[in-house]
Amino acid sequence: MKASWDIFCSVVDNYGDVGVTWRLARQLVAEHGVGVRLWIDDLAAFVRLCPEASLEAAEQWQDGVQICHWPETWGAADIPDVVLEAFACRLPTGYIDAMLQRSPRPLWLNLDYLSAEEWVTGCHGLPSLQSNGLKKFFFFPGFQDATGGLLREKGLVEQCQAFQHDRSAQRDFLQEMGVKPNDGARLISVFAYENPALGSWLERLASDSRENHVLVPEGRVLGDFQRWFGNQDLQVGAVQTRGSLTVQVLPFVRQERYDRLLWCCDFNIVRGEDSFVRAQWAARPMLWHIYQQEDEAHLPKLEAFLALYLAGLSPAAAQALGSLWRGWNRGLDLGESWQAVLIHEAEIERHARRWCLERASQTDLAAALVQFYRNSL
Ligand code: TRH
Repeated sequence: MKASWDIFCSVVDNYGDVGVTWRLARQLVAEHGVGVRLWIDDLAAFVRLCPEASLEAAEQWQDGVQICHWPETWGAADIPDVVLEAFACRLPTGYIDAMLQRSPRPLWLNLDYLSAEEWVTGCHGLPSLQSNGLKKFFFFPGFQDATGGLLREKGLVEQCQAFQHDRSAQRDFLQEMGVKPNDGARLISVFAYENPALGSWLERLASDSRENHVLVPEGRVLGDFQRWFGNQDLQVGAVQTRGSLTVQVLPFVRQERYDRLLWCCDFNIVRGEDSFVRAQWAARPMLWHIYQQEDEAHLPKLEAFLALYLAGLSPAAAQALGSLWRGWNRGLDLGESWQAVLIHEAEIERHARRWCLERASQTDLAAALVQFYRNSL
C-alpha cells in the first residue's frame, strides 16, 4: 500500500515556505508514488506559484497533490504514515493528540531551513522527545553528504543542460515572456529584497562596454530600480534604458517558468531559499541575497555558504565574487566588486557548472526523506 504523508506549511512571509513544500510534495508524488496532502494556511501565496489553483477551495488536487487549506480552527483529520512540519510551523493541538492515538505512530519530521553551517551535519536526523511521549526528528537540507541534501527533481540537470544547448528553445521562451535581448547582451535576472546600494551596481552596468539586459520579476527590489530611474513608475512590462543598461519588469510567473528564466540568464541574483537552490541548478554565475534576520544572524549563514562555494575558485576570483556577495548583502557600494567579477567571468561560469554537477551527485532531499521513513519502519 502506498505511504501517506501530510506536509504542513505556514506562510511566514514571501514565497519560500510554500515554494519549498509545493516542490517537495509534487516530487514525492511523482517520483516516490506516495500520497501527499499539503496543508497551506495562505492559499494566496500558493496561487502565485500555481496560478490555476483556487483561492477558495478547502480541498483541491494539483499535480497529484491534495492541497488543503489549513484552517484557523482545526477540524478532524485522519493521521497519515508521515507528518512533516515545514520550518518549525506549529501543528494543531487536536492533530497532535490524534497522532498520539494512532497505532503505529506516524513518523514526525520537522524540515528545517537550508543552511551550510557546520553544526547542521551534527544535528541532521536527530530525534527530540516531546513532553507527550512523541518523537520528532529534525531533518536538515544541506550541501554536504551528512545532511538531507537539496530539492532536485529527477532529470532536472539534464533538462536544464538540453535547454541551455538549444538556442531556439531559449529564444522562443524569452519571446513568450516578451524579452528580446540585443545580440551579445548579458542577460541578468534580479529576484532580490530591497537593496539601498542597487544604484551603484546599475551605474556600472549602464557604463559597461557590453550591453546588460536586466530582468526583474515584480517584487520587493523594484522600488530601488524605480528610484534609480528618477521615480519612474515601473509596472510589469515596463522597459527602461540608460546607457548600456536595459531594465525590464517581468510578471511573477509559475515556478517552472521561473526556472527556465534562470536557465536562460548569464547571471542570476536570487534570494531566500528556493530560488537560491534553483539558481545553483541553473549552473550559471549567481549572487545570493540572503533573507535578513534579527541581530545579523543571517551573516554567519552567508559566510558558511561562501566558504563552501568559493573553495573551488582561484583566490582572485573567490575574492571578487565573495566581495560582491558581501557587498550586496551589507548594502555597500558594488561598482568595484562587480568590475572584478567581470574580470573572472569565464572562470566563475565554469565553476558554477562544476558546483551544480557536484551537488547533483548527492542524494536529493525527497529521496533522502523517503529513505529516512523506510529506515524508521
Ligand atoms: O520569497 P522568498 O524571499 O522566501 C523566503 C525564504 O524562503 C526565507 O528563507 C524564508 O524565511 C522566508 O521566505 C519566509 O524567496 P525564495 O525562497 O526564493 O522563494 C521564492 C519562490 O517563488 C520560489 O519557489 C521561486 C518562486 N518564484 C516563482 O514561482 N515565480 C517567479 O516569477 C519568481 C520570481 C519566484
